[in-house]
Amino acid sequence: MEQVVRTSLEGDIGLIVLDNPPVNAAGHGLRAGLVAALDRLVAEPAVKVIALYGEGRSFIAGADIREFGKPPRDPWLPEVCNRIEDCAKPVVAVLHGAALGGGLEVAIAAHARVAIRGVALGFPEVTLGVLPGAGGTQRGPRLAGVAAALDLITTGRRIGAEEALALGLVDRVAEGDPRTVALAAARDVLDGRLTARRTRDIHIDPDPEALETTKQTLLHTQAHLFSPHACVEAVAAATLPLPEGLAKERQLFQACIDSPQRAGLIHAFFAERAVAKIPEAAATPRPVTRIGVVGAGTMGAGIATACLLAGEPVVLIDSAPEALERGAAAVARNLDGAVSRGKMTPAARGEIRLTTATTLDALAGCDLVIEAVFEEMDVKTATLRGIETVCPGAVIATNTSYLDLNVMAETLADPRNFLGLHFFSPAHVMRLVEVVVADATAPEVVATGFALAKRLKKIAVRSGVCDGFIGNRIMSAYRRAADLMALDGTPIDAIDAAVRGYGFAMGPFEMGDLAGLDIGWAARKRQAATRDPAARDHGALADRLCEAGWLGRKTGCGWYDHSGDTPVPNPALPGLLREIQQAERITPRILDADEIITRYETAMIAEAARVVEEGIARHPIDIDAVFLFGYGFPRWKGGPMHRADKIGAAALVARIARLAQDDPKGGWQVPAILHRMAREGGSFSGLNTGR
Ligand code: 3H9
Repeated sequence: MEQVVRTSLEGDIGLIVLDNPPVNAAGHGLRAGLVAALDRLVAEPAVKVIALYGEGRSFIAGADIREFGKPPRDPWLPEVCNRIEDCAKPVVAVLHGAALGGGLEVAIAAHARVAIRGVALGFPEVTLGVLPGAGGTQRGPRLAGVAAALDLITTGRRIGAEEALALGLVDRVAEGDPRTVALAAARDVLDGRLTARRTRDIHIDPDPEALETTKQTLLHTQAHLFSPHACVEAVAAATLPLPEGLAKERQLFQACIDSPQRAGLIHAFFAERAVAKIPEAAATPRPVTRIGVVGAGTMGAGIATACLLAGEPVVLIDSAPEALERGAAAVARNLDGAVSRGKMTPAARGEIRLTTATTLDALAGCDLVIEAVFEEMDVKTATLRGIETVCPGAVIATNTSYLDLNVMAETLADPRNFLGLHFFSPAHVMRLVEVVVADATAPEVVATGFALAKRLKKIAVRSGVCDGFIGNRIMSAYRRAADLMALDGTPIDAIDAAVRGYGFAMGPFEMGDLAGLDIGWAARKRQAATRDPAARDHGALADRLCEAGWLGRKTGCGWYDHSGDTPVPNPALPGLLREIQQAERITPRILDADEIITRYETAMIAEAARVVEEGIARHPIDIDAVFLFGYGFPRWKGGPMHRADKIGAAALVARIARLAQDDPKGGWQVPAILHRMAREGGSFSGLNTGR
C-alpha cells in the first residue's frame, strides 16, 4: 500500500502521490492507500493544504475494471470520494495524462482542480456498460450543469483541459510536471488565489428539458443498451440532496454491474488490448520508412489511404494505367473525406507523400510492400516474386483473404520476410488487420506487421494459415447456416431482421448484396473440388442468382431488388427456391427469430471453437477481437467466444446435437474442444491465459 500511495511534506503543504502503474487505476490498494494518506496528512498539524497528483502516465484512469463483478472490497471509491470532500483541510487535485471515470470523480470530490494541458478528462463508464458510480452523476452536474454533464456521461466523450475549464469541471489550466504544478496550486489555495470549495455545496439548477431531450434521443439511438438510460436516471437525481442522489447513483450503478452488457463491454475493452500480447512481442520490429502497395483496386487504394493517413510515404503501383489513375483518384477522395470529417488537418493533407507508378521498379527503397492484386494464386505469386527482386530484404505482405500463404512463400527466395496483412474493406476505415503468420515468417517480421498496424491505429490480431484465416473462415460457417435456413424456406428478410435484432448492423443477405455475390461464388467454385459430397450444397440458391447476373447492389439486384427506394427481396427468389426444394426434396419450413439466431450463433461458435482447437487463433479472445473490430459483432455481447462461455459448453453440445439430428447433412458437428469442456468443465476464457 505504501508504494501505491505516498505522502510527503513540503512545509505546510502535504503531498499525496498516486503511483499504481501503468495508468493509476483506482484498485483496492490505491483506494485504501489514498484514505490512509488523507488520514495521515489530516493528523499532521503542520499541513494546511493537501495536493493530490499522479506519478507516471496519468492522474487516475478510473476504477480498476478488473475488479468489476468480483466481491467489493472496502473502501469503495464512492466512500473515498466522500472522504476527500469531507476532509477538514483543503484538497487540490492536479490532473495530467488521463483523469477518466473514477479518476475524474476523485478530482471533482476535491476542493479545487488544476488540469495540466494535454490531459484527457471524461466519463467513459457508459462505454463499459456502467455509469459514473463514485459521485460523477451528482457532482458532475453541480460543476458543469445538467446539460453538459448529460452529454459527457451519456456519450463517454473525452475532453481536453480547455474545454473542462470552460465547463467548470476544473478551475485552472497549467503547464508543467505534476509535482511542480501541485506545489504551486497548493500555495495558491493557501494564499487565496485559488478558491477551495466543496462541490456538494454548489446549487444546481434543474434542467428537465435537457433530461427529456437526452432520454428521447437515447430511446431512438440506443434503445438496446442498458447503461445510457441508467446514466440519465442518475443525473436526474442530482437535484436531490447529495446523500440521496448518491444512494440513487449507487443503486443504478449496481444494476449496471449486474447487467450482462457490462461483462460484454469490459471483455471487449480487454480484447482490444489482449491481442497485442503475441509470442513475437520481444522481437524488434524492422524500421519502416517507405511503404509500397501493389494493386490499386479498392483494397489497394484503401490500404494506401490508411498508410498516408498515418503520415507514411507510399508508392502505389498498378500495371494498368487506368486502374492506377482510378486508384489514385480513390485515394484522393478518401483523403478529402478524412479532411472534411476532421480526421486529418488540411496541412497534413498537403504533406501527403504519394508516388504512383505502373512498374515495380518504383518500389526500390521500400522497406515494406503490401500486395493487393487480383485474388488468384498465380497472379499473386508472380507479383510477390517481382517485389522481392526489386526490394530484396524488405518485408513483403500479401493482403489475400483466403489463399494459402505457405504455398505463396515457397515461391520466394527468402520466405522469412513474408507474412499476411489482411485488411478489411474499406481499409482506411475498418480497424481490424489480421496478421497472418506463415510457417517461415520471422518473428521480427511479425513484430513489424504489428508495429505497422499500431501506427495505422488499427487492431492487429495474429492468425495462423487456413482457408479464410480467423474471420472469413468463421464467417463462411455462419453464412452457410444462413444459406441453409433460406434454402429450407425461411425468408431472407426474416433472417436479416433476426441478425439485426441480435445487434449486427446488417444481416448476411444484405451484407452479401453490399459486398457483391461474385466473391462467394468464386470461393464456392474454388472449394468445389474439396467439398464434402455428403454435405448439403448451401450455395445452390446464391449460384442461381449469380448465373442470372444478379450480383448484388452493383448490378441493381441480388438477394434484394435495389431498384426502388427501399430494397425488397428479389421477386424471383420464391420460384428459384421451389425448383431447388423440389429437386432436393426439401420440405419447406419457416424458422422463428429465436431459432434463426440459435443456428447462426451456434454455427459461428462451433467454427470458432475449431479455430481455437487448431491453434489458428492462439487464444479465444483473439477471435472475439476479430469479430468485434472486423465483422460488426455487437460489442455489448463481447464476441462469439464470450457468448459461448455465457451459453456454456454443455448447452452448446446439446444444441449442436439437436441441430445435427434435425439436419444430418447440415454440417453440424460438435468440436472436440466443446465435448472436452462439457465433460471436464472449463471455459474459453480459461484458455486466454499464458499469452
Ligand atoms: C470507472 O471508473 C467506474 C467508476 O465510475 C465507479 C466505480 C465505483 N482498469 O489502454 P492502455 C490497463 S470505470 C484496469 O494500453 P494507453 C490496460 O488494460 C473506468 N486496467 O494504455 C492495459 O493493461 P495491459 C473508467 C486498466 O496509454 C494497461 O492498463 N475509465 C484500466 O493506450 C495500459 O492501458 C476508463 O474507461 C482500468 N480502468 O491508454 C479508462 N485502464 O498492459 C480506461 C487501463 O495488461 N482506460 N488499464 O494490456 C483507457 O481508456 C486507457 O487505458 C488510457 C491509457 C487512456 C487510460
